[in-house]
Amino acid sequence: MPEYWDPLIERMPVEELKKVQEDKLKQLVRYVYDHSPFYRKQFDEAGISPDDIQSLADVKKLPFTVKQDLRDTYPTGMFCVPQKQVVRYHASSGTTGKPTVVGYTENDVKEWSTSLARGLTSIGVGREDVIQVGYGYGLFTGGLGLHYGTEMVGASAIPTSSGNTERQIELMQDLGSTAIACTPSYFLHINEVTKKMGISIANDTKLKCGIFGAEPWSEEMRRRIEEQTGIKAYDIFGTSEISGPLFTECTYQDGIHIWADQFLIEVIDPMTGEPLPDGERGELVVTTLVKEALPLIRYRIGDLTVIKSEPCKCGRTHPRIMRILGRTDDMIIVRGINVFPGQVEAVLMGIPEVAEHYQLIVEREGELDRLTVQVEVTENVFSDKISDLMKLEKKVGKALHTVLNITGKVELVEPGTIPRSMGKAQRVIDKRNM
Ligand code: DLL
Repeated sequence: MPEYWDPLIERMPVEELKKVQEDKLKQLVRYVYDHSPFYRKQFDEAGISPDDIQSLADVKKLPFTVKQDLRDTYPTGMFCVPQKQVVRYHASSGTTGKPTVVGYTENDVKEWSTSLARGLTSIGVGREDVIQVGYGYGLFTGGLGLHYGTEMVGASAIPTSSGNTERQIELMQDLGSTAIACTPSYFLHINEVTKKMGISIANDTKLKCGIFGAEPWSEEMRRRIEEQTGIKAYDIFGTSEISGPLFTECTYQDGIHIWADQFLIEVIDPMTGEPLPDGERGELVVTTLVKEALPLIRYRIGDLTVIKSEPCKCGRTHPRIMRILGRTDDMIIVRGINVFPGQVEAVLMGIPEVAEHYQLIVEREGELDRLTVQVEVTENVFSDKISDLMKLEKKVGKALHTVLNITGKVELVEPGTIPRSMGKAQRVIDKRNM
């Protein structure tokens, strides 16, 4: 099995890679200026012409784009190609506002699949493998994205989509799935149902790895998944606006590789918009270097992460982003303290007596926000004496306070109480505006 999908590009010396990016950036700004009234107006208003972009550092001169721009120009006002060149549309669910529509030319789909083909190869998945695609198929980009990537590497795709969990498990056994792609929370559910059916993923299936993303998850959760199921759990990242699932870790599990010949990334201070140096956590900003239908310039994704530019042990020279903490808008502020659900998860998963299912409930009591952390206990613990459960509740509360400095009410609940998710888990129930 090849270790690299495209060794020349994946191991290209950094300076050469930067030159490739510079050339593509110059072409891109000219392209969007000539093909999109939206960008032309935006550049004109900012007093920028495509000729002002001569080097990679000039990217800073370009205005940001944000999700609201896609909403304001709904459905296709930011597109740079006529409809006849669009071979596919996807759309967001619109749960947090007006939906956004993304479009792809034939070449866009090819570049998207190539990005995934490189990622799948980097985790040792190829022609011999059977990949069960348990991300939703449809307007969501997860299912079809992974499906095309799987076919490009020549592996066999099982398009199960999400849901119908017992059938998923039967197929996993019958067709010998060696990899599964789904949200980490859905995989937890699959694991739970597997146990109920008397099957062990480690002993009774051929599964060797999971390709988990589309929602924040922690290192501690990875450890639990790997220990409980004997598979390798890899992180995959992307957003629908920049295509869908695009980037994965490699077998070193030390950051997600971002293909620099396709995307230019920056991390900025979310307050000032100023670019931050390597290693400092900030908001991820992406410029798509090769997209034709819907190129995005300095798109503020909203996810908080850290860039690591040094080449990886695997030999790939492209920059990496470290585990995503969450989106700025996932952050909850409890009595003046900022918390991300992923940080709470990391603390909870460090306590062996609690299970992997949890939810944060935020309410307002008078002028004050109140946080309740509901977490399931493991079957063994559940049968313990009430006094033991109370002790455990205190222990969890103390850990949350020590690590995150938040004071919340902890509610231990019976196994199976928290709703299971087939796609992105809803970790926060914010009752303040309900
Ligand atoms: O979730 C695309 C995707 C599908 C990625 C399958 C990975 C696997 P959206 O629905 O547009 O697209 O949501 C994108 O999900 O901005 C992050 O906040 C979050 N997200 C995605 N992957 C990760 C990850 C898809 N690995 C939004 N870790 C992003 C943390 C993630 N958050």
